[in-house]
Amino acid sequence: MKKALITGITGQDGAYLSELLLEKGYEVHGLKRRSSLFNTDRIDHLYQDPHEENVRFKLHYGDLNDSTNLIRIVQEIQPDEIYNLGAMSHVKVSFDTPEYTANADGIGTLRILEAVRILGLTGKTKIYQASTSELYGLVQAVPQSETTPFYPRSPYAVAKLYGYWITVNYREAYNMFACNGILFNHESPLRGETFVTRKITRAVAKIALGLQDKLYMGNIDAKRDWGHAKDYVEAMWLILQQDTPEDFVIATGVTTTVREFIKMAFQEVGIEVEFKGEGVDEKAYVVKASNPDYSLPVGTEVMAIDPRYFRPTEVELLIGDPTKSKTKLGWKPKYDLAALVKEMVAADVECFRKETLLKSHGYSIRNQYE
Ligand code: NDP
Ligand code: GDR
Repeated sequence: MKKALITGITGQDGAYLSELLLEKGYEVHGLKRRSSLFNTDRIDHLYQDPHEENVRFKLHYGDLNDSTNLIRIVQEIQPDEIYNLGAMSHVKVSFDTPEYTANADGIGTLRILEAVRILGLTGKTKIYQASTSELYGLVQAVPQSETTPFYPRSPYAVAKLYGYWITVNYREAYNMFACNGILFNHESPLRGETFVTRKITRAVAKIALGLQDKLYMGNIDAKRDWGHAKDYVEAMWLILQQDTPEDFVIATGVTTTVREFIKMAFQEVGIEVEFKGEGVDEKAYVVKASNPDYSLPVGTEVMAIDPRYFRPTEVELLIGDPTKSKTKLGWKPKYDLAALVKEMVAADVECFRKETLLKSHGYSIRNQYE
């Protein structure tokens, strides 16, 4: 039975990857951070009582900022594959916590590579590094492929640049099976609540159900190549099953503005919106509400711009070229953007319907937008 260690197992990708590897018969180990509240919502359905026999899903307390802890865990598990997904992954927040981000996302990658090297596991343990399309940053060329130059535009992206190159360096210096997946944005109903797609689908659900008045956005002209996380974790696995270690771009090849995503999400609840105004004065208004379940009057302002969501330096355009992953890995996404938006909005409507029920029985509900 193959053993995998996943850092970032409590995150969006960690949850989908755990499901995939368990289905494939792996013993799955995950690094979990200590927190004052349970932080395992996304993987609770996979939890197995450690007192039972044949447990194939095991969590270990740890942190990417703690090398002795990582060395001990890798030594205990002797994993065949490590998926380094752990990171402070929010681009905007990385401007607020640049040093922490550099440590966890940059040096954290080095700590994983070093643990494998120090323990003499270079011939056994394969490593997947969660690299990102944010590395491309300021547009040099499109579509972006494995050979497009990098120009990172945030402390997050700069930290990930170190992670990218130290992975390449350890592969070349120590002959390690260490690979970068340069993944473009991927989303799902499990997406963190403050990334743009989930922020939008949550707000759309709440506005439709009368739980929120308006959605406040930053740069809605930004363009992203959005895919579904379920498709993308399959690519991670495929990258480690190749004969030789290489880096791969994983993307759909289609780019869409944030503005268009907002439109598509409102359409899912039968609300048509139109954008009027320019720059920070741009707003979205209801032009048609065809779903009798949601009674929003025509002319209601449902979105406005709040400059606090602008970033000091922005990545304006991402569009990936997945030719290499399609030909070499045989990878092909099953979801398109329309299916993704449908699934995300439906999940959030379902979630907030439950909250409406709680509210009607006098329980207070959490009101966080950011
Ligand atoms: P999430 O933000 O959903 O999950 C991040 C995970 O990292 C969480 O489990 C978090 O733990 C953990 N983590 C954060 N800091 C540390 C630390 N210091 N030590 C150990 N673990 C830590 O991210 P995603 O699942 O969306 O992304 C997975 C990886 O892929 C990340 O590295 C991200 O940067 C990268 N990536 C993501 C893309 C995307 O579109 N989703 C695209 C390209 C790359 P906790 O739950 O306790 O906070
Ligand atoms: P990104 O994702 O920065 O691409 O990083 P995010 O969803 O945060 O932003 C996408 C684009 O939307 C614009 N935007 C807003 N973003 C947020 N979060 N909130 C807003 O209100 C808002 N308004 C407009 C942003 O400016 C940006 O242009 C994600 C993360 O998962 C990274 O970890 C990963 O590496 C990359 O995707 C690929």
